[in-house]
Amino acid sequence: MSKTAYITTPIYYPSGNPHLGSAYTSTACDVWARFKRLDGFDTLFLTGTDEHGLKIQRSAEKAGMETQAYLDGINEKFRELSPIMNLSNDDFIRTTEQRHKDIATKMWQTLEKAGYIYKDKYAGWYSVSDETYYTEEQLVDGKSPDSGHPVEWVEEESYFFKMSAFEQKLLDFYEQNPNFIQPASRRNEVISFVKNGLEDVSVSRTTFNWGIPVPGDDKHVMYVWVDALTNYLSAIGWPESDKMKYWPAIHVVGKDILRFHAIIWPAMLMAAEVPLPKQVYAHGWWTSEGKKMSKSFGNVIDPKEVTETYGTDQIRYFILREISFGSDGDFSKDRLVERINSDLANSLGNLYQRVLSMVAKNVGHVPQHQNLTEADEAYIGQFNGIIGDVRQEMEALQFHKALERIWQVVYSANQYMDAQEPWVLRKTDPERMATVLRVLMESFKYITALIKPFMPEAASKFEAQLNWQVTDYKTLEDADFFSLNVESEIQKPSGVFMRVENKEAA
Ligand code: ME8
Repeated sequence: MSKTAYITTPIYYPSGNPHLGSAYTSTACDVWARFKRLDGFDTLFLTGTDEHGLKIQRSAEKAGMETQAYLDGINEKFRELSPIMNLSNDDFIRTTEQRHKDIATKMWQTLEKAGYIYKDKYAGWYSVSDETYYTEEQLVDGKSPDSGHPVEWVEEESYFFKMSAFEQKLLDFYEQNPNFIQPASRRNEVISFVKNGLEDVSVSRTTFNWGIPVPGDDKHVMYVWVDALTNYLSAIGWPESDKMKYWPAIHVVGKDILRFHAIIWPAMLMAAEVPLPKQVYAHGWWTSEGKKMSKSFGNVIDPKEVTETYGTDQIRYFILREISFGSDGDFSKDRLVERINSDLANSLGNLYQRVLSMVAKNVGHVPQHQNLTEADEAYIGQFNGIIGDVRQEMEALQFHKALERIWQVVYSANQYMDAQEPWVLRKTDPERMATVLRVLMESFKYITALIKPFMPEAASKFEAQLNWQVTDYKTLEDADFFSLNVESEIQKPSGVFMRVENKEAA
């Protein structure tokens, strides 16, 4: 049996175009999934769209379109995020698909059969923009405490889920599984929220119909979050299918939707007797040039536009390197340009370019190495344990730390090159030059393999330049020293990372 891994993005509301937030979560999940695959795991990476609820119904009405037709159109924009960000998602689920509706219905029936669903009357406030119920006390200035958007008074017959029955069970679970909610600061927030007491949740609506009908009572549609959360199971054919081998998943979500994933979803799963997710990781929010992203400021970052201008690998690198995963951060073009120029063009691209140009010009194939010096051994020693270190950071979704660790050896490679001066050795000691270039080329395999999940296109180009074919290695562990074939031809390389300018700066 091979080892399995499963990672999910939230399913996005297709009520506008995909923005930096969706690109961010999806890229983080993609890097993780690519790393796992390279590390020998049978991996499933899921994303999709959340297509029910009043918010979607109203967006379609506003566009003057029939709801399903509206969704089918806008859905394409979300699928396009995969080529734009180079995402390797294995599946894309839409909650209006039959496979999802069937399983959401089954989930409802399971909860009902287990005695956790009952009918009553709901009266309270509802924010359509957040698709969330609020009590009078929770409102801030009569508006949603989360988004500041208006709320509507709702009074109708409704089914309820017995959340209150899970208060202690959830607290026990968080205690026994300290890594379940990450980062730790968010975990504490959730715990205090639950300790304040959980009320039963209204899980159906009667005043609109854009949703999955409640089984046996089609006057009601399911509350959109109950429907949406189930997507993580419907994509793998719960309760019985080959794909159930991937469960439990890691859910990556934005901090604003952590409660749904860390409280409601685990309670539903406990009620349905399904094992709980491995982890729920909440990331922070991006501002743009120091301000909240908003159409009125004209500072909304469009993934398509920035990847076209600066390159997909460059944007993938920047968003995962710039801020620690879990914290908020600012997307600034100056910082982006600085990182591309210093980390990618200078430290990495230029290094490969200098070494491989010398090899192409002076040797023409992978150079033969001779006796290693202390300096060579010291440099090679820096790669000891690097795969394990990066693996550990990836396990903890600490993408910025994984990149920091990789860049430690990128900087060492530059120092080693500058200290050994192979361009001087070319005249004085060509055999020694060959050894230095060979040591560097061998070390590039580690660097190339480790950056591959982050920057797949650039890594493929580097592999080709090193004449190191993917068929030569199956896992990260194959990036070991002195395994390149000396017969392999090395051609004059072309630059992979170019310097850029801030096109918007005056
Ligand atoms: O919440 N920076 O969908 P959604 C970082 N359908 N992340 C951001 C962001 C920003 N500026 N703005 C938004 C939903 N996000 C539900 C999910 S899952 C069963 C259902 C993130 O399209 C936000 O935190 O409104 C969330 O994780 C994601 O974008 C999708 O938000």
